Amino acid sequence: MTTYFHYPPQPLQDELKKIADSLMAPGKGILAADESVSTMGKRLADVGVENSDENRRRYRELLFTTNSTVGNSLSGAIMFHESVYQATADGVPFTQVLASKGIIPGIKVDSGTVPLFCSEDEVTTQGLDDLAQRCARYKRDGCHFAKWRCVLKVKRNTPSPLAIAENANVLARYASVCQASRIVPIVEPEILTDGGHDLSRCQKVSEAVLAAVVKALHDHHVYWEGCIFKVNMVTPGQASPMKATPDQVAMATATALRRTLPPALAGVAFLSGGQSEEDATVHLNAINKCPGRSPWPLTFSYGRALQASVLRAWGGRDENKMQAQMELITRAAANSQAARGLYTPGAVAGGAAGQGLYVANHQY
Ligand code: 5MM
Repeated sequence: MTTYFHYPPQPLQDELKKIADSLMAPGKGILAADESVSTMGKRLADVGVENSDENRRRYRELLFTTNSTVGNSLSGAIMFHESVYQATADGVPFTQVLASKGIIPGIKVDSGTVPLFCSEDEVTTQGLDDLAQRCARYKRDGCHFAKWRCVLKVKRNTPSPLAIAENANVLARYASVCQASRIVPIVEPEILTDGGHDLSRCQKVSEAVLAAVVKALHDHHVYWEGCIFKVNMVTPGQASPMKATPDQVAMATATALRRTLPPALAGVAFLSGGQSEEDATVHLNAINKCPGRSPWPLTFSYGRALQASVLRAWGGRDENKMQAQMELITRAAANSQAARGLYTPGAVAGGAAGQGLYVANHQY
């Protein structure tokens, strides 16, 4: 078998590395504000707000117009398609609002999950067909990184070899198409926390999935220095009677990553996966203090764990906007400290800081 391939042109490598390094700047993380219309509807319903186009725009305006001090903690923000083409009430495009604070605009480019035929309720993620054209347009319109999430489920017989292989391959195709369009890919193989499995099973599944994703990215010639992984922390399943301490979560997570991810990778940004805001911060802090050597920045790319207190403080009312923005500033700052291993557990309160954000059997 002959093999022939080449590296991306040097200017492309340089551009991708510069974007990825900016996203992984010390003490900074990424706001995941890319909820699709239906997911945003559930978040808004929780605080009694109607899921209208205008209310989603108002809420995203609240997030993105937060005082520029938030740029000390956030390097990027992931948007859903509609937000890229929305603007503040004064007419300033959200992409410009973010860029003016030094926050890089990003875009979720997957179009959701579909069932894997004859599997045990397993899924793959779709959206490849017109991805190159969409990436070219998003790049032109100010987005410099992208995100694509795959979902894997832990049950007695899952994740199956098919689900692991298929999701690894689709993530690799996505990542290579993004890089060809000068967009840094965030590669997200999320292992859900549904189930009664213990910490060790989650670690083993995480290692198996990450190893497959890494192999697929190698096969697709993805440029590691211009790529970021977004992964779950290793925790027991939500229904497990065995709870884990932050140090146990940290060691299991760091071990799984160290066994599988190449040191050349630009960095790792964790998803919060239904943890409370405070748990997600405490766990990130413990991971960054974990004994042993992790060769990449380890930071946050939280959705629920950055927004729960914000949404609760806002409640759809303009008069609560400043208070809600203050919640974002303080929680992002707490995670900024955690990304450097400097957070003191309990130091930052929030309206929803201790509230679990897990949604059982969430349909992605
Ligand atoms: C913010 O939520 C993102 C979009 O979700 P849907 O596609 O379901 O609308 C989601 O991809 C999110 O970025 C990741 O799941 C991480 O978010 P959490 O809430 O786990 O930190």
